[in-house]
Amino acid sequence: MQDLVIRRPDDWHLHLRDGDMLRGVIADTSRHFARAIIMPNLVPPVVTSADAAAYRERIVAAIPAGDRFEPLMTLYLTAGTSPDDVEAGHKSGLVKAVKLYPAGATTNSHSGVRNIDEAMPVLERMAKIGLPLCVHGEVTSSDVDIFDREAVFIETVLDPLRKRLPELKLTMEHVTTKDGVDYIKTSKANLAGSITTHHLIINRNAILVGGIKPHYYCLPVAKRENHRLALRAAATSGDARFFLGTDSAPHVDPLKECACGCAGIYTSINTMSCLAHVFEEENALDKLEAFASLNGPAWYGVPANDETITLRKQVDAVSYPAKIDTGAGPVTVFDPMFPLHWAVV
Ligand code: OTD
Ligand code: ZN
Ligand code: ZN
Repeated sequence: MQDLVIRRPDDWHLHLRDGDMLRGVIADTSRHFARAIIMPNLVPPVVTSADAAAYRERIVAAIPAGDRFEPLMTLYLTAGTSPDDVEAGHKSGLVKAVKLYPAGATTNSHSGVRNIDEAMPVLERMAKIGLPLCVHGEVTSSDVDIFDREAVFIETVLDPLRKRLPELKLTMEHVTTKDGVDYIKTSKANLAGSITTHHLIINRNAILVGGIKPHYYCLPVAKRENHRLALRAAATSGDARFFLGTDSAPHVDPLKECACGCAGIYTSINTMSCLAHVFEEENALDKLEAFASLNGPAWYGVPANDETITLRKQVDAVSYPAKIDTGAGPVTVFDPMFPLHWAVV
């Protein structure tokens, strides 16, 4: 038996959804995580501070009794977003980031930004008040191969934006490529990246070899093995610019297992076990706390959590359900394809 005690982690990119799904999934996060950045891609999206305040109340009402969990709210950037509303939401302490979805890039992103010019007044205000922009970093034009969309985004959108507005704090979310890792590493300031659990574990073979596996399909889509290895090196390096954002994104099974399945992988329930496994494989258990519990708070300007959690390596494999039942229907849990031996005790 081996114990690893770390500060209680936070999840810097999480989809909790709403209604029955929210009530069905939130315990899997609040059990282990103290805080999470909550994605605003509901239908309709969380656009205004008033939307975020109302959504926050629905989340708080769904937290299981006895769990201490703080949802950190974000606003979904649209062409109509008001700089004054963003600033007011931030000043009140409610809004912790604004989210840029290139229109069409991922689930419920059709209200997103089509041309960065239309968002400049909001982005300039955010730079002034120090509010971070969380970015889904993929271009969407049909002539760009889906495996190249992150690299092309960096070159054609992210880098020009950073040159135009160097004071804007940017989180490049769910980095999936070596290009993304390298770009973040060369930046001097105001850029950090979140990395998901599943992109540290699967490459694109998981989706496509031996039959099509919809539960490994997410966006950005998993890439080649060399990219996965670059993500692992970044996550386990201790570099303060990389931190955990699970991007746990539940969809009910009928919407994944069909002719046009939704993107998203549900990892909230076994993320900490998966991460301990990965960090142990990389001989970097001593860096897990930085990745999951320290680097994110430092970037978002909040203190690390005082509480701790204990991960224990046990002989028997950790048991977790293959699916969870939610009031909205069954949701398949991420299967890392190896037994997990690190349990949160
Ligand atoms: N990716 N699924 C979803 C969002 C993310 O790009 C993302 O952040 C979702 O279902 O909301 C997914 O695969
Ligand atoms: Zn995204
Ligand atoms: Zn996401």
